[in-house]
Amino acid sequence: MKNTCSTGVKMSSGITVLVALVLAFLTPGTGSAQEWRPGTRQMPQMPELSELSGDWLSPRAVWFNGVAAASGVSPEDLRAVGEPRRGTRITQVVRFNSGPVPVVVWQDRNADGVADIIEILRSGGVVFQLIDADYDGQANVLRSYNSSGKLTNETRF
Ligand SMILES: [Ca+2]
Repeated sequence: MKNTCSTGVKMSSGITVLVALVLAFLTPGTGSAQEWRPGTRQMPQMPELSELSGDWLSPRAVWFNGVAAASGVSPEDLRAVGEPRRGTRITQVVRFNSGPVPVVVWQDRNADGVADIIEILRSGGVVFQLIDADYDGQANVLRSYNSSGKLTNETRF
C-alpha cells in the first residue's frame, strides 16, 4: 500500500501536523472526502431485509465511519432500502439513500450472504468502490473516482 506520510511519522508531531496542513492546501482535490478506507478487509454480512426498517446502522457502524466526509451525507440521515434476489428473501442489494439518491450501496452478487461490492457515492456518483473480486469474503481492491467519474486511485490488498 502507498503511504506518502511515512517520512512525516518520524518528525516531531508539531512539524508533522504542519506538513499535513501544507500538503492539504497544496494538493487540489485530495481533501478529507478522498480519504475513505475500510476499517477492515473482512467484508460484512448483508443485512436481513427485516433489519432494514429498524436500527440497521449500529451493528455495522464501522462500515459507515468516514462516509459522511466521503459522501457529504451523515449516515444517521440515510434510509436503507433492500432488494431481494428474485424469488427469495435473500438480500441482494441494499441502497442506503438520502431521499431518493443512493449514498452507500452494498451488493451480494454470488448470494452467499456476504457483501462483495461496497460503493460510496457523492451526489449520485460513485467515489469509492471496495470489491471482493474472488468472493472469499476479503476485499481485494479499493478504487477511488473523482467527481467526473474518472478512476483516480486503485489500491490492491
Ligand atoms: Ca457475496
